[in-house]
Amino acid sequence: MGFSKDFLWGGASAANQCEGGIDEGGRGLANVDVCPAGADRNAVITGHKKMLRMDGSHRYPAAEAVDFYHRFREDIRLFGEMGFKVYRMSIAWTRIFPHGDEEEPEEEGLRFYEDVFKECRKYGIQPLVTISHFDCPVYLIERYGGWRNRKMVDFYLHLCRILFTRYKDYVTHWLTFNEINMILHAPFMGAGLCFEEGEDEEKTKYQAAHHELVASALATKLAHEVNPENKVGCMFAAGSVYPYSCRPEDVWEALLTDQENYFFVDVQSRGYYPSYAVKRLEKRGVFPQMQPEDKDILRQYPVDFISFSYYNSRCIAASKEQEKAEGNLFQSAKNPYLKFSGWGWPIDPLGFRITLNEIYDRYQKPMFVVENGLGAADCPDGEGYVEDDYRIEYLREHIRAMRAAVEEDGVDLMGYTSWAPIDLISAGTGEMKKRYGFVYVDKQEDGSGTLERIKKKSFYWYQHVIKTNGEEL
Ligand code: BGP
Repeated sequence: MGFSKDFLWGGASAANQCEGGIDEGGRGLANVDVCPAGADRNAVITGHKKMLRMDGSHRYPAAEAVDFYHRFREDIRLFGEMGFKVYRMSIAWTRIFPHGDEEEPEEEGLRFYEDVFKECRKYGIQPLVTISHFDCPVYLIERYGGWRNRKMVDFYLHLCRILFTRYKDYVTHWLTFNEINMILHAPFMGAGLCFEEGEDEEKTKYQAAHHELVASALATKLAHEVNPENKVGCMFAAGSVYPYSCRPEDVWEALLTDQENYFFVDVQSRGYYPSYAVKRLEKRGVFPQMQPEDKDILRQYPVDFISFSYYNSRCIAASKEQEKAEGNLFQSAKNPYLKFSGWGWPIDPLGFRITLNEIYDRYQKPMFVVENGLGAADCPDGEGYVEDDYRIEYLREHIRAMRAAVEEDGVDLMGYTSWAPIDLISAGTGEMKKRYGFVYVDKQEDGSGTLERIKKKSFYWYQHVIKTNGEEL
């Protein structure tokens, strides 16, 4: 009973949030590099402020991040010590292709990830690789307009071909795009989109989304051709949507929000645009332009498994006057029955079980939880030790709920990677002080610190969870 013997326990990170070293190894500039911390961040990540170069008046947290680029051996050793079976990580596209449209890849970049994979294998850790985690070369944005341009499909597939071939012996589990539905909420991060004055933003977002969906299907095809052992997953930001009340208007709004969210996975998993999307996008005049072959591509190459992040549930009211709660770049009404994190995100472990059930009911495919965790401001003692009982509590309740979903509800779950095994930069705010790790990194909000790694209390706790295969929490 409980989790299967080969359940994949581990942690998840993203290149731009942990690597740093942005001008080393021949790497080019990426959209995520030019997202500043502070007041302008939101306008930049939503595509409303075009800042495609770094300037002297902003701070750019991705530039150094937590220096995984130089310290990956130490970090992976710590993951090994916790007993990780899997490490979810992403590729910085511009390490492989600095501009994005070159023919020949950058050998130094390829070698860097090969070294990372070898290091993982040394500890029996299997890499789970996100091909694009909010990652797009700036050159492709300037030259082609990012994912609004169909040409991106070819550039992305060229990257995929290089990755699948070169890393055939190290990697068999791939995710095509991180949180693909985030394109609607943070389109610069999700698709390299900067909007022009007067542009129909929704139309552009759905066009870019269509290109990513086609690219994802073709990447799945390619992955299977290069290595029949390859398994490819989609990845979306999940979290059940609750109606604020049983008023039918609230229930209806919640359903619409759900459909907006599931749209991407409906296409990636079922292989066609769901009828609700066809009708609504056509009515709003934003149905994307398609090539004649697209329908077949989507239908023929659905994903092998469904992966998702879960941080919280959402609560939706028909009336816009309800008090708001924060969340993973989504806003929702404040649920009066829940507690909230220091950043105002709802905490809802039962919501996790509900979400797991909903997704499994909808798709009937193996699932992988690839992000879940608590962002908190840790206070280290004189030795740098953090007693993060609040994080343990959050994870314990969520893993308990996940176990119930497996044990009592029968959902098919391949693994769980918590966000994040080591402190890193926040995607939403660019802050360092919003920490998620089992390992503390001595790096402060103003960029100071030694970058030393120190195990937190949760490190030992998670180690025990893995050792007992989730039996002892
Ligand atoms: C998801 C992203 C991650 C990660 C996480 C936590 O949306 O896939 O990259 O950062 O959320 O969010 P934040 O960093 O804003 O706290």
